[in-house]
Amino acid sequence: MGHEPTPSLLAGLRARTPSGPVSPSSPGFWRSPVRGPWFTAVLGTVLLFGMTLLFVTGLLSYAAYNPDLASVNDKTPDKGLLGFYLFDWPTDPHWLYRLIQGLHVTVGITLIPVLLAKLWSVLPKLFALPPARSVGHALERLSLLLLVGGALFEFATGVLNVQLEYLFPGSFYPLHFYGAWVFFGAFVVHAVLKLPTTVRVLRERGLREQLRTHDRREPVPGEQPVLVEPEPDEGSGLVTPRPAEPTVSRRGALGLVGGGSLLLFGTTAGQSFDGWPRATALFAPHGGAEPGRGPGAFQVNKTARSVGVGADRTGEAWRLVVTGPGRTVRLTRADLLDLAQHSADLPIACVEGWSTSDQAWSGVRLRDLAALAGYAHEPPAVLVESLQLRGAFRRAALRDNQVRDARSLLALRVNGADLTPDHGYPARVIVPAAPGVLNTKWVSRLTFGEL
Ligand SMILES: Nc1nc2c(c(=O)[nH]1)N[C@H]1C(S)=C(S)[C@@H](COP(=O)(O)O)O[C@H]1N2
Ligand SMILES: [Mo]
Repeated sequence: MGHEPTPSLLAGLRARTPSGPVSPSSPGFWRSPVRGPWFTAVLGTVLLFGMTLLFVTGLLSYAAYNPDLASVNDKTPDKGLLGFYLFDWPTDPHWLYRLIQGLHVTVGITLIPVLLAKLWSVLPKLFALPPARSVGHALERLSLLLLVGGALFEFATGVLNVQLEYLFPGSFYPLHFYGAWVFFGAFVVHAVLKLPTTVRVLRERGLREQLRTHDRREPVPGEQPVLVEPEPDEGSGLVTPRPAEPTVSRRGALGLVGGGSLLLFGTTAGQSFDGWPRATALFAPHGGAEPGRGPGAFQVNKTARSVGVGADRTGEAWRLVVTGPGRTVRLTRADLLDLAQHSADLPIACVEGWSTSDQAWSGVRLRDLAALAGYAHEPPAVLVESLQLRGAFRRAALRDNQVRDARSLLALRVNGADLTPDHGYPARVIVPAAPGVLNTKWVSRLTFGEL
């Protein structure tokens, strides 16, 4: 069972500490009785699982771009060894990217209060003096710099990318990707170092015991109820020797963090669903009500107007150029509609975390277009180019396994109607399990074989 400091011990602690002004590097400067090894261990444990999930889903999300395939996909050309794990991104299950990226963004946003509370709980250590007691201690503090800096950097770049829609197109991927490795390296070191203490503290001090302070004591008439008692310090450096009058119980503090997380979860998760749940995604840029009515009424990333694709270039003058080695075919939209039409129910799933449910797309299979370019049997990879003249997403490369999948289409229609201009009229790519960014809109050219 845990050792609760007795009131007399508490009074003794208070009496022995000087009451003059103290600097942040003096332990007495930090006075919240909520801080302590148990409180930090609880938050640390949540982050251990949460951050690991963020790292894994993040690496998978990066693999989904097929970064090894072509430089148009890979915004991180010097990733070197860090790309060791990359694999051919599959096309099954068709909701794969929707799931992992929805998790990545939603869990990331949900963890913000936990991260902030964890940093608050160890704040006294940031100012502790001397800066280093030994080489080992110096290395540990350096790793903490990478840990805290890395965490803040990853959360800041992630949230900015989601909220400001590609604030740094092209540079977000390398920043977030390298940052993730720096952060996670320091995170693993930190977790290994702190695991024994964390496990011990959580075992020794029961959850109920730690949360119950204020209903364990009979209120003494005329005195403030005891909201929280400091934990035993045990050399952690986290427990204040000069506890201030508590303003919140430990249960209340954790409740505040959990409530903040719940609020963020509740106002984010809806962006991965259609109908009324999407309306609950108040802070998500693609949340809110469904955009209008009709067959094309599902989320739009960039409108045709915003990227300068006007009706003059998508009307009668439009041609799709399909190229293979020594062969080029030009097709009108009517030509494409004369080819065998296939359909596939597939979602759009954006790196920002929002996604749509399956939409009913129809058009020409990419592998049939590969056949027109001279690849009748083994369709190769393809470079897809858009009418759009500028912007990071006007080109994308797809793997051979993606071209071969019978559900990968150059879509001409969706939900029983022609594509709307904003969804990519006259033709757009749709591929199962791929990130939205590979579903190029306003396609003008397909180059099979050479990337
Ligand atoms: N030409 C072009 N295609 C594009 C984009 C773009 O900016 N330009 N954005 C991509 C991204 S990031 C996403 S998430 C999807 C969104 O498709 P939607 O607007 O039809 O929902 O389109 C993709 N195709
Ligand atoms: Mo996207």
